[in-house]
Amino acid sequence: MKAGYLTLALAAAQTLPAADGKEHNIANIFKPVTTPGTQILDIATLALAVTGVIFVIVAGLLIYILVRFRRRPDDDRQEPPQVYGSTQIEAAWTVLPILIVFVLLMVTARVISGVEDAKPRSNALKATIVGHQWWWEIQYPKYGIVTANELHIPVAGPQHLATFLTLESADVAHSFWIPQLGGKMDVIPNRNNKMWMDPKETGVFFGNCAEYCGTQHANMLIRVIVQPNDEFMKWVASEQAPAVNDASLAPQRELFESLSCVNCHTVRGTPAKGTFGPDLTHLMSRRMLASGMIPNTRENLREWIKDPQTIKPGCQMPDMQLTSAQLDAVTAYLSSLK
Ligand code: HEC
Ligand SMILES: [Cu+2]
Repeated sequence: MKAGYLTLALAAAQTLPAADGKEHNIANIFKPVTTPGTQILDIATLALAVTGVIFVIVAGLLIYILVRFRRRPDDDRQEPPQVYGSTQIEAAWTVLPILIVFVLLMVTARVISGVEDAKPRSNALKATIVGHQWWWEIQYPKYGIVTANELHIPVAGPQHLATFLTLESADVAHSFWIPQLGGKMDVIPNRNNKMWMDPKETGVFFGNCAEYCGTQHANMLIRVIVQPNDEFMKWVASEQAPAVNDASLAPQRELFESLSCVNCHTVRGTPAKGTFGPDLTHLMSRRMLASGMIPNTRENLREWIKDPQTIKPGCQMPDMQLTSAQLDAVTAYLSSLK
């Protein structure tokens, strides 16, 4: 990102609407808020404790031996006694590590199968995440909603016990990882992977693509907005609403519809039906553009459409070479898509 551009993004950030809850913008693996996340942290802590004790014993013995048997001026320079074949010692250092590995294996296997075998109950929310180079498509088939990069889910409660995600890829292998909400799961073409989360806390949680997937891999940020159930349902209702069709912006809309934007983007209920890029039906309900790259303000939106390649070099949206007047018009139309 160019330095000048960064200033623009920072200045714009100050004019953004209030955040949707407490932002946990440092993804902390030590503060999980879901059942799978807590269980994973528990086995990680156990493994760390066991290996930590082993480390302290081995390192302690090593230091003791280094000091105790160091070379001294009055050494007799004789070879020390050579000991061969102590059955007891050999049995101990074979059996003990096997036991330790076995315990860790069993505990891990139990957690993995417990997390993976959980079946969605009837009141679980289901969503599908599709990894793209370099953004996340989010679908809620039951509600007929498609959005991008900002996953809204309800906090665990009687109405929605948990959220079950199906993970798919449109192109290469990605990996979906929201450290505080659970494990890391590969997103692989031609395969459906599953994962679930039952967040006990509201707020905004951050995650990233965790599998190198091309030049903009590092800019595949995902935000998860965990909301109280009624707020979540309100969000669903507003996303289900048809795209705003402001009569005073008809010429701007017609211009947008005449451009090749419509081959890659959808605005539900209009001729824009492309699915290669993010769904724009309710573009303005998202806080950020281009998978967390820049705050979604009018100025940034215009900059993005003007030349996505300066903001996210290598991204799959071409510089559309619009004139300044066309840029203003398209920005005005898209800004109306609340
Ligand atoms: C070749 C397909 C293609 C065309 C044509 C195209 N886009 Fe895109 N667009 C994309 C892709 C892919 C992304 C996602 C980029 C990313 O985040 O890496 C995107 C992202 C966007 C975003 C940001 C969406 C979000 O939620 O982050 C906006 C806004 C947008 N495009 C508007 C337009 C407009 C306006 C036009 C026409 C002038 C246009 N696009 C033409 C593929 C396209
Ligand atoms: Cu990726």
